[in-house]
Amino acid sequence: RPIGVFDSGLGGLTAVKELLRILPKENIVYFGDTGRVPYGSRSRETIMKYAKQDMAFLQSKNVKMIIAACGTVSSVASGIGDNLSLPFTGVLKPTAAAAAAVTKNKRIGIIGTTATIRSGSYRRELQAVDPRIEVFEKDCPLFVPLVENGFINDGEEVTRLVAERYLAPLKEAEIDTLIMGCTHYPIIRSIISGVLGSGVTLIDSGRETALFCAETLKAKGLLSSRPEEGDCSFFVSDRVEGFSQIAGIFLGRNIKHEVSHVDIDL
Ligand code: DGN
Repeated sequence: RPIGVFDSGLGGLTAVKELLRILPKENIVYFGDTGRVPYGSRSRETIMKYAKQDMAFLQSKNVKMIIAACGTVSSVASGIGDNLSLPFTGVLKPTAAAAAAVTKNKRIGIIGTTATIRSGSYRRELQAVDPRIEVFEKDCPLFVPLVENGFINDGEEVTRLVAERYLAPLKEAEIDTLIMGCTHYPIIRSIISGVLGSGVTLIDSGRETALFCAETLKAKGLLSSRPEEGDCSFFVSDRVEGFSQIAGIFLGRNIKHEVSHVDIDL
């Protein structure tokens, strides 16, 4: 049975990229809700409704675990996985734990969508791990549309200018660790790190969550035991072409033939 991963669009691919690296024998079903992206500017009720539909779709694919690879869903719709009969994880706990383990000066920055930052979820999670941690937060609402529209290459001036503007207060706060609390952001990781400099360690919420998923499946004896490589299938709720192109660049392979359209809002 496959691992199910969902996000509002391309962001959850940061978890998929890591899953492909650490669990190459697993099948993966990915759902990107490109027809309804962004989630980050919507109300809790709407985000809950979308996330439930996303999860029902993955369950119809007979997945063995679900990853909500979306900072917004994990922050705003916490509790969404509570009554599932499958293992489930959002991005919050694995990411906060990784950041708390890395920081030396206990000054951690968090960037995410407006909904994520407004929820205070990462701040609470970090301070539960270690109350001495000082948290500096900034929402970066333009990053998701920049990524979804393919402004992702290193030399992308517009993305760098936006990043400089958003990240200036975090630079001033002398953080040594930055949580990329929205799974889209690692796609523009090198632009973000170019602005902050090499003294700041970037924590990739997609990657940390994939690592946590691998541990969970291992602990439950649910890892695939077959010898050959797994298959990936990608489903999106809007045009296949745009997604395939940008996703292909990010994953470093052509996935055109693995992407299908699906309408889940029935
Ligand atoms: N990848 C989503 C997140 O991690 O929050 C982006 C949400 C959105 O759609 N803006």
